[in-house]
Formats: sequence, C-alpha cells, structure tokens
Amino acid sequence: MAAFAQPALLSGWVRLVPPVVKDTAAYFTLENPGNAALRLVGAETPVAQRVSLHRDQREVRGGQVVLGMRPLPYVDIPPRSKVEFRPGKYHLMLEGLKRPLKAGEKVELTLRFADGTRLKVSLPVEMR
Ligand SMILES: [Cu+2]
Repeated sequence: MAAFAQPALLSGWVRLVPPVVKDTAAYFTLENPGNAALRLVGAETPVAQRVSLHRDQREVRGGQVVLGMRPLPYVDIPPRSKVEFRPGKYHLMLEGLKRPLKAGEKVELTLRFADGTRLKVSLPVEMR
C-alpha cells in the first residue's frame, strides 16, 4: 500500500481565445483519492507568464448582475473527493500568454500542492 495517494486530473481543457487576448482559463476535474486533504496552491505553464487560481463570482451592482472573478490563495480538495474547475466556479487563469494558442494543441501545466506534490498535466486547447 502506498504511503500516500497522488492527486489525479480526470479531464480538462484550456479555452481558445482570439490572438489579441493575452489571458485564458484552464478547467479540469481534480481528484484526491487519498485520506488527507490536498491544497492546490498554484501552477506553472511554459505558455504564460503567470498562473493564478480564480473563482468566478456573480454580484449584483446597481440592479445589474455583474460577472467577475477573484483570485484565491489556494483551493482545497477534501479526502476521497473531486473538485471541479469549470465555468461559474474555479479556474486557473493563464495570464500573459507568450504566444497565441491554437485549437487542438496541448498545453502543459504543472500543478503545485502545499505538501510539495507536483502534478504535470497536458490539456487540449478547445473552443467552447
Ligand atoms: Cu480568472
């Protein structure tokens, strides 16, 4: 039996944006098969300057629903459960794209957890 279980990325994608747009978002489902909580604290990718954890947020301002997002210091994945990064909830913000991404290409991301675990994944760029 393993001393600890590794987090697993079940499926995911990166949003295709027009070439003039310098930020995009990555979405995925992250599973924690272990008995201890996992804390996702950040990520890196060769295609962007920075990667931040964001949560989508809707608020009512002056009677109007405004869609926004705000940065999070971390996202916890409870033991034996999954957390969905999807539109309307969490995403990874890829900020300052170094080049335009193409539909169908794979983007490498390294997810960093508070306990030092790193998870390297590769997500397809999709138009959705
Ligand atoms: Cu964002």
